Amino acid sequence: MKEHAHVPLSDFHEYPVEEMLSRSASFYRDIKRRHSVREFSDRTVPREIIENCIRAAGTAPSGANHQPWHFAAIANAAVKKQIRAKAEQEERAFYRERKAGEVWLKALEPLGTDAEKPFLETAPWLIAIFAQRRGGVTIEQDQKNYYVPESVGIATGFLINALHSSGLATLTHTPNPMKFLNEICHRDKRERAYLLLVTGYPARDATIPEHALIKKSLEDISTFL
Ligand code: IYR
Repeated sequence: MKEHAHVPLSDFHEYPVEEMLSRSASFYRDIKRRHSVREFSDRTVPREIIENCIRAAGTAPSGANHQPWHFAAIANAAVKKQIRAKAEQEERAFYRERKAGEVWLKALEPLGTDAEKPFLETAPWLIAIFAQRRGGVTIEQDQKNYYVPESVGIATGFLINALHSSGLATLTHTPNPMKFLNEICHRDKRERAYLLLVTGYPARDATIPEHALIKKSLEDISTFL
């Protein structure tokens, strides 16, 4: 016998198969247009859009429904400047002091990235995503969390999709290490900085590397058994 209450699944939508086909094709067409952008415009984006996207991310499935994530949304110019300074410091070691190693640097060459990260100040919003090792189904709890990187990765996917669907460009940025984000965002050291998501409008003359357009085919990425 179930001890915990269940409620009917009342908001599932069923569509006719024809409509499912067209919806799946049109979702693919739309998400295919999402590209990592590294040149952002400084145009502002209303906070409510970011709030809605974070709400959407918060609906992601997670281990034991513990929702082991925190999103620190930063629009403040002084805070962005601090993040840029710290990130570029890490990136200089990564690229210029060759901490990355030659193989990694070679793999990044086609992207044309370097230690300069002006977009961390230009873009209207940075969202620092934190993974919580401990927590629970409510914010007060302090239990073990499960499948934390998986859960936070899924929520981040939802967030990227929500931002793209809202009409914003994104960049998944991972300065390494990212510990400085805990201090700047006032997050407990038991939380792990997971990713820094940069979002806003692309610069008018933004480009993307050709390399990023190489996508594996359905045959390459799937088997049907
Ligand atoms: N964090 C560095 C390096 C970097 C690493 C990977 I893996 C990328 O796909 C892109 C960049 C940077 O942001 O430049």
